[in-house]
Amino acid sequence: MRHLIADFDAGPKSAWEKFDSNESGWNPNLRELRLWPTSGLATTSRVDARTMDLRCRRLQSHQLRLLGGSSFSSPSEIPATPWGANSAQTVCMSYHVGAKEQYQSQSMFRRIRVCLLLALISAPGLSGADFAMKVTDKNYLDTQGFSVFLYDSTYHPVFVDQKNTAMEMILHGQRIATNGDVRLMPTPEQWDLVATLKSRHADKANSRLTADLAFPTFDFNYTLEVAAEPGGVRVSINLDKPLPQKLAGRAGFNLEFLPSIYMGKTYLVDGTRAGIFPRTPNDPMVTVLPLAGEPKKAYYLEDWDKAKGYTQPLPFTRGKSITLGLDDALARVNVKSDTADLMLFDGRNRAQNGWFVLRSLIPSGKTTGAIVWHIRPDVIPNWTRPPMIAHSQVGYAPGFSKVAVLELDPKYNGPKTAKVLRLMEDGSYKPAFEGPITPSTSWLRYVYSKFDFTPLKDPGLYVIEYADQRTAPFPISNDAYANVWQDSLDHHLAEQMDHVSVREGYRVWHGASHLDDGRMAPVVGEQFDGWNQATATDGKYKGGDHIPGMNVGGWYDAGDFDLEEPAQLSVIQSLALAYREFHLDYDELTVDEVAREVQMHRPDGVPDTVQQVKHGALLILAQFHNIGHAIRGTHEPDLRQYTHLGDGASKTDGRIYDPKLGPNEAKGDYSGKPDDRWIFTTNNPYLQWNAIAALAAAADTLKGWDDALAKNCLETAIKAWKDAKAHPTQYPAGGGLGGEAPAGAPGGGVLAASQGVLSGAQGGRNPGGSSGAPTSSGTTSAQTAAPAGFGRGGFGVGLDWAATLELTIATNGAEPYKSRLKELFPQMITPQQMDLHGWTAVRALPYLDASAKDQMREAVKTYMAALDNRLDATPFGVPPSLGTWGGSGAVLDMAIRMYFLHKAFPDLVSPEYTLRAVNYILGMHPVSSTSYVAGVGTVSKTKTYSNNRADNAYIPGAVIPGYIIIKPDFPECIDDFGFLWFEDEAVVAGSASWVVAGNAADAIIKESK
Ligand SMILES: [Ca+2]
Ligand SMILES: [Ca+2]
Ligand SMILES: [Ca+2]
Repeated sequence: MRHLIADFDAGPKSAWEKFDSNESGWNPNLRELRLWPTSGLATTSRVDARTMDLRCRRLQSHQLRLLGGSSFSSPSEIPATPWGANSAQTVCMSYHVGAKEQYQSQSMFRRIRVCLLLALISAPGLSGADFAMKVTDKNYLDTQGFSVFLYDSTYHPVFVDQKNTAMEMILHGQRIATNGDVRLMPTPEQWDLVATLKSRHADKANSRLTADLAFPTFDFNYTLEVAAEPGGVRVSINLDKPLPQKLAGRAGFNLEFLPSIYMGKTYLVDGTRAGIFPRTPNDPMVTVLPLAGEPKKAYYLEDWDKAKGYTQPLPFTRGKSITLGLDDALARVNVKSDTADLMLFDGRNRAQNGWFVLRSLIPSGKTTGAIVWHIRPDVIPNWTRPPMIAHSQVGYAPGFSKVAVLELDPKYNGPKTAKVLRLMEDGSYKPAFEGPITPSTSWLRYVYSKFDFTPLKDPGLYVIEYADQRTAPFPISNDAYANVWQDSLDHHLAEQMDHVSVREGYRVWHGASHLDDGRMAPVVGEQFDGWNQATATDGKYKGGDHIPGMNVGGWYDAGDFDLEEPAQLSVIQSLALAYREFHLDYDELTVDEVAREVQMHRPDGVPDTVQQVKHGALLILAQFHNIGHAIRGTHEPDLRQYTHLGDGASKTDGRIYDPKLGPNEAKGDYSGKPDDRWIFTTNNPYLQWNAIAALAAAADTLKGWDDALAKNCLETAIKAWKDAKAHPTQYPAGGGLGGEAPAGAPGGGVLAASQGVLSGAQGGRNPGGSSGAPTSSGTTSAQTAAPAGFGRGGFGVGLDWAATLELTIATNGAEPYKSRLKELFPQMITPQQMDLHGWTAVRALPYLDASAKDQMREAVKTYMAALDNRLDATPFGVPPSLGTWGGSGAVLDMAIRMYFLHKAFPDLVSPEYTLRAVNYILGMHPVSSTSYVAGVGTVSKTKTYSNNRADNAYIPGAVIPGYIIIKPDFPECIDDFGFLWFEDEAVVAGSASWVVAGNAADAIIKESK
């Protein structure tokens, strides 16, 4: 490769001609042409590759790469306006030779200074520089622009395949490939057999990563080795003895590529055979029966495999060398196999969340080098990641702090100042503010600087500009937060309502669902998604019996359709709090529980928060009245239903199962189809006490709207309180919650079934939306991963606190609740508890002695003294997201907690904490500045892991978990892909929390006016 740099004051054609004359004309092997201005373009260099000529991609700073290969035959093919139109000024690359003045005199064109870099390649195919990767101190292979991880993450003990395990590749800031390891199927799914990791090693001296792995039941042991070689890595599978005969034709090395990057783009096989990655899977399917001697799977997995017919797709192409994404300079990668053919499969033939799978079968008889691949990504020399400007996508309020966080490549050498431009009525941008950015601080793989533009107070529309990056426009307005939460209440939560139909204009989101709820779950041991039934009988019911009256109320938990008890209790409490704290009489929803009909955009005179609280209370009351206590929840009986996407009403037949009827027989409200959901009746003290709290909160909310139901809620809560005090609920044997395995217990269940062994890995604590575990929030059941530095534990303290508080409020300070409140108060205001539920003690103050407020003041002082230090652990000033699931739940909790503490002790607690947390949700977070609330803000996440994800769509107001750290150091939240539940799965508890947090932010702005 030769780099020829020409530097001119004139336009590109002039530069080109100069090059052309100097270099004896067009070189037929020209592979690419790069142009970039060297100065003076800070305000005109914004590029949007999607709207530009497709051959033009921004690489970094002012660089452009113009792609075209051999079809790129003359300077006139250089696309016009490669730097994009920016107001009236357009950069033109294709003509105008001559004096500078000519450029300046024409408004369409702007004089630029251009460097031409021509990469002349004499050999065909990919090359890039022949870089040499090194093993870093974090034990992965790395070169500038490209990293390879090997088993920094392992398969999840509950969910198994999360698409973030084994060998993973990060190219130009995107994780393009994952799950690189031996698999026994072309396109395995979530629960299919995975290898057991025995050990792994990072060899710095030889620039090599190795993992020792096994499929124990097949006595199949091997080493996966990834070694640096010039221009890429050599991946090999080395067996200790030849492949067991029964695995011939089954065991292969798989590497999965992210479909959102590659679909619609090109591939080339063996240099000649061209193709396009399909948008829609459409490959011949064949039956691949389970292997003889394959480890016995859990019953529900066997059922599911059978239901699907054991099908696998055939490859859509095969060859010895495949280049993926020729037309994407950021994702182009070539793979060559020295051994068996490469085959490319589309995993989406089996499941919408599938990826493109590149695979080679392990040949029989070979040991060392059974598989050898050479992976050559086309790494752009000296590539640096473009700066990311994290800011609030709904804007800012005039009188409050305005800070953007710049996430920068450590090798990026950018300007030391940033600007804010005002978007004028005529569409032009006018400089409004310029200021320094702070010296950078390092966190994981990037460095961060802050840009404070607080002095800017004039209401209007603005953009932030740093280097060649310009944000989307955002307002500065006193109404900045006035419309951030409504979608969560009236779209997401409404859409998730079970047992009713939900209509929006012409569209039916879903019909009245699960009218056949439900049958008492049989004791089947650990079920999928972390569910477990500990008891065989409950009251007058036994496993398999229909429990009447349970087909009312509740919300689908998340991207699936189960009724998670902690989520229900949390939503009720959050919305009851929002209604009472903010006098939330917002009404745009018609809810008719009798007709089982909900209509959006149609007010009915009843506040929507009240109606949602009622919808939750109906379900909890049904549990108490029909079963006698709070329960673990209602869940799918099988994986066919669990994986269902689309209309919840078509998931079951809506008819109650009658074993006397034939499988396809129906009679009135009954049928012979055992598809009714299972009701997991197991109870525990956490659920019971929180159900009491939820019913008491509902009672206080519903009074004046539905007095009979309010009375029912209160009496039920009071009776349950008495029962719980007289006969405390015990945690069921064998696990904390619904029989869930406690942390640290040997991992059984799915993974063991999958591997045929007890893994001895972490226990079955479920971090997902279906966890029954108490969380740090009580407002978000989903994100249970503990943020570092935010103490867990202490859940046992004041288990009855929330119930006590809500009963005190609902009874206006009656006994025995008030005395118990007084008794618990000191335990709740310790710093540790303050971070959990302790802050809610401010709501108890009206019922306590005057001295309580002083005690609380001291407690808040102590809490605040330590808080900033902890929040400074990341550049974003909120709890970091270091767990299996994105950490937005903990940030929502922070927003709510700090609002209430601020309101009670404004001199101790600034309102900025709540705004900072809310701004984080709205875009001021790592990776990208995309708002985590679907549809809210100028740029927001519009592909979520919701029940419409098969349409690559979202439900407005869904709040995603957000970024996680792909171990060891890669923060990720992929904007245009919605199938990673740990990044994208919105839970109802999150939406309800957001209703509180969004209102809190708005209240803070309004109180200051
Ligand atoms: Ca309403
Ligand atoms: Ca049924
Ligand atoms: Ca769930």
